[in-house]
Amino acid sequence: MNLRSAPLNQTIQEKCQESQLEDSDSYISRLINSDSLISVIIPVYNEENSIKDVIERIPNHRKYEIVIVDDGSTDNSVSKVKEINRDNIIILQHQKNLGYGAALITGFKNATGNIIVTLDSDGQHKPEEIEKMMEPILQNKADLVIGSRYLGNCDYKVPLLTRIGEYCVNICILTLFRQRIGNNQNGYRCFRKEILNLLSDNIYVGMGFTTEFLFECAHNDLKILEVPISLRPREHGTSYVDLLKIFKSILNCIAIYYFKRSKLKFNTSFMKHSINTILKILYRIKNPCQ
Ligand SMILES: Nc1nc2c(ncn2[C@@H]2O[C@H](COP(=O)(O)OP(=O)(O)OP(=O)(O)O)[C@@H](O)[C@H]2O)c(=O)[nH]1
Ligand SMILES: [Mg+2]
Repeated sequence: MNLRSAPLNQTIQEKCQESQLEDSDSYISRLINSDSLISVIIPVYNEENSIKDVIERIPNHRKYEIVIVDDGSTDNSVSKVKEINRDNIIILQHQKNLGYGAALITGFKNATGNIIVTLDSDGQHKPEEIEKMMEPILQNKADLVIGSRYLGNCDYKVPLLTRIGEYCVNICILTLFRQRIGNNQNGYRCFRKEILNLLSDNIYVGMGFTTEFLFECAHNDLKILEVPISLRPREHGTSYVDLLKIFKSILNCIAIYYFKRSKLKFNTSFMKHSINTILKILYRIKNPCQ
């Protein structure tokens, strides 16, 4: 199914075109009158200090469904969610930690909304900006919206290695798909649920999911747009990012999508295994004692 020829929800598009989004109030009231439901999917892994605040800042409205995917947290994250008195929260639980991507996929499968928003549970993303993320989707100006800390206000000093990594991925996306996505590792996204039908099965269930999802969307010629968002530094806990793992997944994705674009037949798991082996050998040569 190709999104561009897919029967999109005319009601929402017509309403949004008419509205021109004059101001936030008229925008939300039109949204309320439309037949859209927004599923906000939040992957959680040991975020007991921030998750409650994140959920409470999401508009408390019947048009919003909040899907919490607890990924085997060993702290009180789930009980913190249960303390919130709202009837639009769905809690899904993995018995053990399966990874960031696996949590999102569980959320995608169980969300009933036609518009999906994903955001982090560590409090770095502002739930107040959900509306801003949805605007280009409702106006049919993009198929996938990514929040960009580089375009918006950022109190958070992005680590140098992350910036270099994102710059390299940006160049690859530009070369392979002719699109520019500066903040390509950001977990704040918005899209219509139906785009998921276009995408092939993912390989990565951890943080590598972010790059793979983006590449797969770009490969399917979906229009990807960045919107400015603000990003706060983490106030509690530590980052779960494993740079080496992410680096490996990015290299794999580049290789896989390079071959996909070149229309060469090849075995993706063989490719993944070969690249991982080469990286392991390089790592051993660099750290012979470990
Ligand atoms: N479900 C699930 N969520 C995870 C896992 N690891 C991290 N997360 C969540 O994913 C979000 C992003 O994780 P972070 O470690 O903050 O990564 P980041 O924000 O991309 O990177 P930093 O800029 O270093 O904070 C947070 O809300 C985490 O709770 C995991 O294994 N499973
Ligand atoms: Mg974070």
